Amino acid sequence: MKKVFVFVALLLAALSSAALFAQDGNNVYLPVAMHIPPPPFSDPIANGDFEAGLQGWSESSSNGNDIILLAADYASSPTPHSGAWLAWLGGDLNEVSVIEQSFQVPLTATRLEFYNWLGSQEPQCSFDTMRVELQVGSSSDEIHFQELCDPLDTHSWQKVSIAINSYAGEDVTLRFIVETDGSLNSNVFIDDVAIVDTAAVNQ
Ligand SMILES: [Ca+2]
Ligand SMILES: [Ca+2]
Repeated sequence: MKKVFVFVALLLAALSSAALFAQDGNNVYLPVAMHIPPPPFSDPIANGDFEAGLQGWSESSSNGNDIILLAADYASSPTPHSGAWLAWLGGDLNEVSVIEQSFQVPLTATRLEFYNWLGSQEPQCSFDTMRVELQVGSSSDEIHFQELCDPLDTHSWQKVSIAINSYAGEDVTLRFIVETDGSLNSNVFIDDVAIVDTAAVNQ
């Protein structure tokens, strides 16, 4: 009697175990895989709105001008897109203005976004230019090119959005460069630089 009881108990255990792992017709689910959500996306750019001044950025000007600045200190600056600070590249003759910062592009990053305001005295395009570069290791890719001339003046803040998903996971240096020639001034104001992911783009 004891042996029969043990046999029945084992049989019941086997049946319940089979039921646990085969609950949907012929499909067998093993309790192995766990869905672990990715960490929430975090913009790697420090001080993209420039409200902390130079923090996170380095700047250089061939004429020794300030680039990241408090707009209220300059009568001819537009109101920043956000807050009180912006970056003002160009604004002088024979000028090379550069701002840059280094970071790792998140795995789910899709686009670089920023706002710019273009203002130029050049009637002809191609003399003064803006370039945006991403440097990876020792090579730099030009990811955006903008001629600066009166016909292309924006007269307001315009959003620029550039695909950068091919740089996901890379350590990069982001660089904005404005070069002007010896006559007829050109200006590029930049504010609210950000790296965004798919969720932000779809909002
Ligand atoms: Ca700002
Ligand atoms: Ca010029």
